[in-house]
Amino acid sequence: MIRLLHCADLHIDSPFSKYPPSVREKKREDVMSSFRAMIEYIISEKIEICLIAGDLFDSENPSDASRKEVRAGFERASGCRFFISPGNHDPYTENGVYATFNLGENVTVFNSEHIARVSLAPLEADIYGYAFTCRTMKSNPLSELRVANNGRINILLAHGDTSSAISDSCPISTSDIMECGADYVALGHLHNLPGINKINETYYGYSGCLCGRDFGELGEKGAYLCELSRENGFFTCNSVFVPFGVHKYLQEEADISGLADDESVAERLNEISKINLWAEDCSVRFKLVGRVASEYIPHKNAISAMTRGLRDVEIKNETTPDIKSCRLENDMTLRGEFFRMLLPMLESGTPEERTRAAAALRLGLCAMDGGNLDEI
Ligand SMILES: [Mn+2]
Repeated sequence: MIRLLHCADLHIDSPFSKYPPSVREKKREDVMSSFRAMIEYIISEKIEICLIAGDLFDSENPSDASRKEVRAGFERASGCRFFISPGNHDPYTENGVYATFNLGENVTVFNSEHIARVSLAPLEADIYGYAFTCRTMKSNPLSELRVANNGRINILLAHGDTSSAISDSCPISTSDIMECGADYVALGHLHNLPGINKINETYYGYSGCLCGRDFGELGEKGAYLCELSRENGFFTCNSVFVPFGVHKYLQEEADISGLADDESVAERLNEISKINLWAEDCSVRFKLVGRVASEYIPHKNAISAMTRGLRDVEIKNETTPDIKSCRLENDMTLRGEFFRMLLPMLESGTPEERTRAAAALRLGLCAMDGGNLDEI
């Protein structure tokens, strides 16, 4: 039996350049701390093999400090062998980190677009892998691999894209996976689709990224711990997800029906955070839903400023106006006229039209009141 850890898409040294310096530093620290947490886990759980399915670094030229810290991590976990298949962000290039910097004795980096094999004697396993050698790869080399049931455990480490046949990032289809004959295909590239699946006799899947970096990477992030074995010719795989992300980006709907001021809305959001035990290790995007009085326009910045305990709060207003209790229907000013114009769409539009009409009403009323449109 082999116990291995399958991770990918750590994106160490992401620049986070669109953020102010203090936020940038925190986010960079999140990414590195998650890597450290994984290394500590590998040491304490005595993991023998760690597969890194690409985009370990955010670029092929990470900073000196980051590459040294990564090497120090690998060295600390000296009982583990690390395998890296460079991805589209950190391709294996002549002047890149993988060709010019020694990441340690226990680290193997695949360095060609063609599949290579590393035999793990005395373990009964072979690890196959390849590398991106530039930022794009329009086809995949999986057809070069045809593993017959040779009594060994055959693992393929692959950075590629199963979501599109015309992807620039090594498009891989399920039939490519099925036909290559590997027992386990450790994929990297898609950050949000973790899950180990099975097709015919092949287990395959993405680990997702190791730590969420923004609201585009929601939920718990981490790696898969897999126990692979072949007994009497039969291969089995038991996998369990292990969270490593030290910071989480979450999204939650908050029904604020009936609430009519920013303080009450903030209080509702604080209750939700408390129930879920969310704290400083979470950033939450709250989607405000429900029916609110048309006269009440939630102010996003004011509400976030009153939330407690979380690192970052983002508010999206998807509420719809409570038309029945609306006094605007008989309002003879421009406000009333604007409301009556939107009313058919608010009442009987498709859900999408209703949401759009509600947003138009909020923006229009705010503008007519001389309010700041960035605030809502
Ligand atoms: Mn990638």
